[in-house]
Amino acid sequence: AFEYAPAPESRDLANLKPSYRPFIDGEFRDGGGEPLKTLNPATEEVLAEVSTASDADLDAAVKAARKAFEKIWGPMPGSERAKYLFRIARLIQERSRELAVLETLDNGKPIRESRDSDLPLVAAHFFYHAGWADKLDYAGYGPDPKPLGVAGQIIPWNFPLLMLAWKIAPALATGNTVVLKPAETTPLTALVFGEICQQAGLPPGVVNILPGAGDLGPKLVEHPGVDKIAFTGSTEVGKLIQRQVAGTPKRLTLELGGKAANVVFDDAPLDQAVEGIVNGIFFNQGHVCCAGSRLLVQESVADEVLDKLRYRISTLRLGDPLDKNTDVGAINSREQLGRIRELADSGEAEGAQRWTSPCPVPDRGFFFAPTIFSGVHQSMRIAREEIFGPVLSVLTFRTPDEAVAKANNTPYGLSAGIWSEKGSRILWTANRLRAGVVWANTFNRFDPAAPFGGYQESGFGREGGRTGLEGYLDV
Ligand code: TXE
Repeated sequence: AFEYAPAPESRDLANLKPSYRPFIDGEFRDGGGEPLKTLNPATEEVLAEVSTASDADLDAAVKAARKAFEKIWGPMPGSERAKYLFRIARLIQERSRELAVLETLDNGKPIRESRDSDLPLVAAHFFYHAGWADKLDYAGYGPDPKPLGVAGQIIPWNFPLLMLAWKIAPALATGNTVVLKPAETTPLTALVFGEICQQAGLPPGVVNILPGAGDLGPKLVEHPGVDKIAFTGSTEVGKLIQRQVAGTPKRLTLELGGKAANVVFDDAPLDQAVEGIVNGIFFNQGHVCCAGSRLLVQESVADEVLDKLRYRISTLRLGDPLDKNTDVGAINSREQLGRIRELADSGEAEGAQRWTSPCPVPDRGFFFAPTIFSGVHQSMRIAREEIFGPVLSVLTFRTPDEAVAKANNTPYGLSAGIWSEKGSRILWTANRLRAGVVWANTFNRFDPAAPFGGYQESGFGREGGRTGLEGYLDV
């Protein structure tokens, strides 16, 4: 059972017809749930009809995962598990163009981002965790840490394949097996990942992928055959899940929303800071839990920064996500577009000044032009609530103490940015910010070796690095 199986014959990719069906026990099966249509958010056309998992499919997937855990994957030496993870990482690299295009079609993000950011990070995550699989005895947990069993994983639509990698790679490296539910609007790349598991010869049942609507999530959380739940999504649903697992021995990690402050001091390299502010809020249309959605700028440079920012944002190209020149793609769904519009309108109604990029907006598809609100007060909804779209709220401060107080004035605590030439000021500020990740003179930089996760209502537990493995081990 411990033998590293040779990969199946490499397939003729030109003839590959993706199978958008539940992936259970190593094979694609017709699901018993209501079929789900996934749209291309840039055109509003139907991309694919997806067969979804019923209650019986969920049972079958959990059963397959349990069997694989007990008979094969759990007892398998880490050095053998590592080989499969390395193989998966290489297959992702080989199929990265196909996956980048599919991700862009299903999600709406610019192809430049899926090609140059999402896919390389997905592969890096598998390579990194492959490296841990045979070194767990040396990870500082004491000898022979034990996997938890079957992990139920629920992921959002903003980085579909990357969130899958953040969940599956550490689970497999530590010897757990997986039942994963992708988000209802972006299930496609997760199902291609099922094919990659087949191509890699991964033993059946180690990874199971169940597309489904929102009601499948609570069923997975509730399932008695699941030992751990890992969730990334809204704070609201995170709280529901917390209640659901209360009173059970299930382990839980939650990666929820954010309202990150991007703090610009008057001694910052301003042109560099403007690039960082733009990247912080317009990367992935602002559908980023750690987005720099609150700009805190020191009063003495506020006008200069705002002028530079408006000029820079005017040069951003909004539109066809498959066009290599596009900077800002489509909003993932009509519902999300509605949420962004509603919150942006509330900003105007509460008295903030709205500025919208003059860029042309396509008349088909879900698009929202980059927007800045200045004159924002801390009590306004746009300063407090996660917008999860290309909308920046600008606040000002006079002293470092005031910057810290305003940055921390949020129920969240996922990330923050600091812009300053002074190392001492960066360290002073970073030590006072209540945020799981603090970037200095950069933003939205990710590395599989760096633990990622939040304080307060942004959740608990970390993903990535040695710390991330803890979420999947009994030590
Ligand atoms: O999230 P949901 P939605 C925030 C963001 C966004 C808002 C709403 O502010 O505007 O959430 O987005 C599954 N039990 N974030 O409605 O519902 C669902 O099927 C178990 C931040 O899309 O949380 C999907 O797979 N699972 C965030 C996943 O949860 C349930 C990323 C996320 O969807 C469930 C996404 C339930 N009761 C949204 N209900 C981040 N942290 O990055 C739904 N799901």
